Amino acid sequence: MIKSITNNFIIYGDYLNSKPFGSGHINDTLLVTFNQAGEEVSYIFRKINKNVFKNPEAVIDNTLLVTNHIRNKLEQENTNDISRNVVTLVKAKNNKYYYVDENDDYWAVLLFIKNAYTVDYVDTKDQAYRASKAFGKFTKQLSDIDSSKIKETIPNYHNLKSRLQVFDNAIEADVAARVGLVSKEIADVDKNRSLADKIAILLNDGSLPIRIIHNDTKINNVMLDEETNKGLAVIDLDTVMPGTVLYDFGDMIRSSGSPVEEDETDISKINMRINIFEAIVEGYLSELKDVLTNVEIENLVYGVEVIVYEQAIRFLTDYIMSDVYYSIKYENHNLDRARNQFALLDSIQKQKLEMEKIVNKYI
Ligand code: GN1
Ligand code: MG
Repeated sequence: MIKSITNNFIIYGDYLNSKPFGSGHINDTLLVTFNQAGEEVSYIFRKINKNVFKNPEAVIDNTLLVTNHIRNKLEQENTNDISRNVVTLVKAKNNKYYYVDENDDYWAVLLFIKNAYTVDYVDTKDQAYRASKAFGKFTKQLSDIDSSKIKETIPNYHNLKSRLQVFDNAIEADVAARVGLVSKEIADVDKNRSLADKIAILLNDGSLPIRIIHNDTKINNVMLDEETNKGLAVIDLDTVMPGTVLYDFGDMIRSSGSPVEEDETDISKINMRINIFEAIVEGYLSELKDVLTNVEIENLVYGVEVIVYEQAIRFLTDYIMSDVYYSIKYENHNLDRARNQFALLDSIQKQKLEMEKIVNKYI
């Protein structure tokens, strides 16, 4: 099956094999290897999830715009390893950068970046620094892109008020009769509802600038160099859209601050590691200190609360709605994820003052 998909892209050589790749929850990603004149060369094939991305063409258009913009920047800087520092889309034989198969599924192909790795959770301060620096650089590189051309691939993606509304609707509908099982978690949502207020105000009155941001700065969305550990390309560009840097900063801390993955069920292991937090602040601000406004910097820690809370709500909503969004490996997977995120939020709220102090050290 995948072999017939590969025939539609401009890829030389003979198909050898394919295997699932990465740990994303949304799109199907495969590593496909070809024999190119005696050399094994691999590509990343991605099937875009239509349930999540209602307009897959917009995803590809955005990726193309963003990667071309970054590539131009890297060329101007005379970077000599450009195709490892930015994602490269491979053309299909139809002259577009995607192919639509007989099930109406959209496929995109990327060059596979060699001698690079991703991490699902951060082990060292150095990894945290490198990854956040790469995300910071990404935002800096995009600071002068024509944002009117970037489409919104998922409306209201990080809109907390709208996430709460969807959650409330899910409770009301209770399609899977699961609401009765999660009263503790519903209470956790309720106790934090006011978190949605300030961000709405800051965005509505224009105090928070809208930039082109990544929107899914999970630590495993940046490639690191196997030899030097340096951050290379930022990947998974499907949600690159207008938004505030609070979201990107928040999601970095969400996905890297904890010593365990987002589905760890041993709550005692979950906490926001302040030394990793510091490394992320240092890496991110090393690129963006002179770009961000005071309002952005003053609200970075608040952004962490917003994003962790939002993620807890999203996992819990999906559990209540009978797991229609995130792929799951077992029945209570989304509930475990939600509980994990609430524990992380708790740890963050306890350390807020210290976190604010650290941000102030790096401005
Ligand atoms: C999804 O595809 P993946 O795993 O990188 C989700 C993110 C969540 C994340 C939680 C398009 O990202 O928003 O933060 O799971 N992506 C989309 O692990 O919803
Ligand atoms: Mg993703």
